[in-house]
Amino acid sequence: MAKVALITGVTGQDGAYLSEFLLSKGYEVHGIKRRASLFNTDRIDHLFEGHHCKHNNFYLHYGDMTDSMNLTRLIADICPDEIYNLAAQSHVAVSFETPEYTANADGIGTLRILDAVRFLKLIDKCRIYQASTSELYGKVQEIPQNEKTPFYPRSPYAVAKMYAYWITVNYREAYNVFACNGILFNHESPVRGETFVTRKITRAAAKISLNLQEKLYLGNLDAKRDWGHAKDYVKMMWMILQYKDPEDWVIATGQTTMVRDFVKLAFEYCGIALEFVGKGIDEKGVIAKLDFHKAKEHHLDLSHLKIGQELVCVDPQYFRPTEVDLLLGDPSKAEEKLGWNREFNLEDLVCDMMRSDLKLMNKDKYLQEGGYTIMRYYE
Ligand code: NAP
Ligand code: F7E
Repeated sequence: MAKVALITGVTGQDGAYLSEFLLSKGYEVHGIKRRASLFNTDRIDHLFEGHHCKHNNFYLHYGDMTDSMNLTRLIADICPDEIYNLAAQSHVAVSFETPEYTANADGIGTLRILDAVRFLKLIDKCRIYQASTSELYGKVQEIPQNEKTPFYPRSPYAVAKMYAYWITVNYREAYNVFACNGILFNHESPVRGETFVTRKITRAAAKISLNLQEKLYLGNLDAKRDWGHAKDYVKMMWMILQYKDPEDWVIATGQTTMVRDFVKLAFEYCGIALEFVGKGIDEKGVIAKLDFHKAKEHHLDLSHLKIGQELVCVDPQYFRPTEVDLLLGDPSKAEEKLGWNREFNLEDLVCDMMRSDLKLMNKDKYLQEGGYTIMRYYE
């Protein structure tokens, strides 16, 4: 009998990679998607064979983390062996604009899942993975951060996730639920949401190289993050639930990088060497060198660019009321007990994202040259 998994947040970055991973392991996978006025399944469409295919092992259900009855009914119907609770309003900056909704979906939403499993008497059958986050460390109390580092959340998102973290621990201790927190540090990919900083950068580097955009506006360039690849991280979600005991785990690379340096790496991929001049909100990323040979390797023509041209500027609208300055994870526990190792390092991640965004933007360029209107997204 195939194991049955239920994934909340199946249409998100991690939901998509995890679905692919679990399907490849022979699972029957059920995902909860939200009703939206436009199609919102781009990331998983390649996995879905349609309702009429007999061999389909992948099912989608409408639902929402703010709707207890819906979640309880779905869990009762599906009777999963494993639940991966990935659904969340996951944007830190947006959580300052929508704090109550974020608390409801990210904090109480987790309680709704845990309590449905208890109410339905599925505790002995069902294991639960909670998508916890390095944002819990916020104003960090030690460097690097491990499972024992005290939390100091710095946003409504992180505070909501703090509730989710502790209610997961509480249901484990009070009712013996096999419930685990994966404290995952930032992980990115070609399907990362377009408004997170890495994807915003790789999309802009691709568009600027193709003469589809003039400048990139960013907020805090000094922030440091421990960035890994989502493909590596979803495997760990599964490993965490296969471990003999329910525990909490830090998953990270153990390397931290400034936003500014991520920008340099992304542009370098296209043959554009940037140097940063000025300070604070007057800091600019300007072209120091153009490597036409490297650009040619990616079929790029950089003749529209000049040495000294300003490509990156700071826009204070992207600053946060309270910032998380530095995250650096210590994944020793997962390395020792789960055998955590990574296929992608930072350079591999940048290459994977740049390759994909250049392909995407080349399509736009082709459409534009053919006289068609291309999408313009603003944040
Ligand atoms: P993501 O791309 O933003 O995906 C979030 C998913 O949650 C989407 O499917 C979204 O649906 C869904 N969702 C949002 N609000 C919902 C609601 N009220 N009801 C039902 N579904 C809802 O996030 P991700 O990067 O895949 O991250 C997955 C989880 O890990 C999140 O909980 C995030 O907070 C956490 N996390 C992420 C990272 C990271 O670096 N990526 C690190 C640590 C923890 P739509 O597609 O309709 O918007
Ligand atoms: O910001 C700075 C920003 O939005 C990273 C989520 O997946 O990871 C993610 O949260 C850093 C911050 O991710 C811009 O101020 C500068 O310091 O890509 P981000 P995040 O806030 O770290 C954690 C682990 C999660 O759990 C979350 O769900 O980059 N930054 N300029 C910018 N950030 C954005 N978004 N846009 C900018 O223009």
